[in-house]
Amino acid sequence: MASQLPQNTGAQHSGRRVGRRVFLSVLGVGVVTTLFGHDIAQTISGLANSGGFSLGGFEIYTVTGSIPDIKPATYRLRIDGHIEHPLELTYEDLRSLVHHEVTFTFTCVTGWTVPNTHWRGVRLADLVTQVRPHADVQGLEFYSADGVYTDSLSLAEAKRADVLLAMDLGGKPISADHGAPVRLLVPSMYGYKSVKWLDKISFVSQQVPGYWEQRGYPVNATIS
Ligand SMILES: Nc1nc2c(c(=O)[nH]1)N[C@H]1C(S)=C(S)[C@@H](COP(=O)(O)O)O[C@H]1N2
Ligand SMILES: [Mo]
Repeated sequence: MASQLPQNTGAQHSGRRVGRRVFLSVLGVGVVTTLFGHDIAQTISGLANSGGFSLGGFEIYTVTGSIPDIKPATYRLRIDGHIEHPLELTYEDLRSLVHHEVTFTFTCVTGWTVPNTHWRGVRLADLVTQVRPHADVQGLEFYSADGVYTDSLSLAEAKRADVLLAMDLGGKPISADHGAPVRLLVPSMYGYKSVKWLDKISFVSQQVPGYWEQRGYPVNATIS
């Protein structure tokens, strides 16, 4: 599948240089420079050669090398864990909850940005209220239908008004490339928090580092 995706070698090279500078300024120079013998900042930008390509200013990333094809008719978002009211939402359930929008500059930690991206979706805070988290809940884990990618937020972060389960980008349903039918969207943080092809949210007593965070990126991905 990865071989069917267009290559993007030029962008990868400049992304690597910018990404390294951005990454080192986030953590402090010299704190972490290698992981498994690789420059960590090259890891995400390296995706441009292993299942990523450019689209409307975005680099399309997928750590599995393929783009899941999710049918709205069979799609379910499961919400479970330490909560009073577990939920299973269909595509139509989620559509009926789309009331919020946000416009912001989408920013990948490797250095690329897309200004003025306009999204619509379900406010995560509304779902948090609905499921009634138990008193011990400190974090939310987000799972992708690709079976591999995850990330997490603290409960306080998940309650912020601008955090959406995004269904539309630029006035149209988001494409499979961007995570259809639903992706997490955390405007105040680097793009790696915004899990694509979202199909499960678990409420947990301790926040667990996500896919890229287990590979060296900060759990608090707030853009300074
Ligand atoms: N499932 C999944 N979600 C993901 C990723 C990924 O590889 N797989 N990459 C993350 C990163 S690092 C970024 S910057 C954004 C990129 O979003 P885009 O592919 O829509 O441009 O998706 C994030 N969400
Ligand atoms: Mo990213």
